[in-house]
Amino acid sequence: TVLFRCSEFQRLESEVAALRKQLDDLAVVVTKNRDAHLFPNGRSVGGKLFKTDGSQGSFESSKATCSQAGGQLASPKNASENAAVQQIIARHNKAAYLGMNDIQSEGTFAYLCGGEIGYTNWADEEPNNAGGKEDCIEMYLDGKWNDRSCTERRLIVCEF
Ligand code: 293
Ligand code: CA
Repeated sequence: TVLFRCSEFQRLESEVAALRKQLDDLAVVVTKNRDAHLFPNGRSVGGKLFKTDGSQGSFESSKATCSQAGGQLASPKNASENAAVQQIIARHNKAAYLGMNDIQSEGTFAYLCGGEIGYTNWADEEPNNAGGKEDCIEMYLDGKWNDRSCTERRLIVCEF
């Protein structure tokens, strides 16, 4: 058991109050910085941040760009995340590669970290593996997905 003298308790109480204030102030700064950095090329949804640098690249080069930035290629896992990516690409009027692909096992789309995809938003008739060589996924401006060759140039959108 630890016994505090009354004066010591009062000192700790005011220290906790000061720390709580610092934490509140810090939260305001963090939110402000996040909003500033997301304007106008990013979106925040459920703790995930999606952002483009406005440049384009093949699947491999887009993947490398995102990974060098400390993130990974956009990999929306639900309708809200998909809508966030869709808003970014609509603003830039350019389709984007997503991280998911079936490079390893034809017909089974997996996340970059492995594991079969759960959420999907395929366009009608997709995926069709046209020409037998569509292992990547592009998101159209309307948010729908199309399997596509990995060597086109698409808007680079990363998630963090
Ligand atoms: C075929 C049929 C089209 C479709 C296209 C894409 C290519 O050309 O209707 O839009 O494939 O799936 O990735
Ligand atoms: Ca296709």
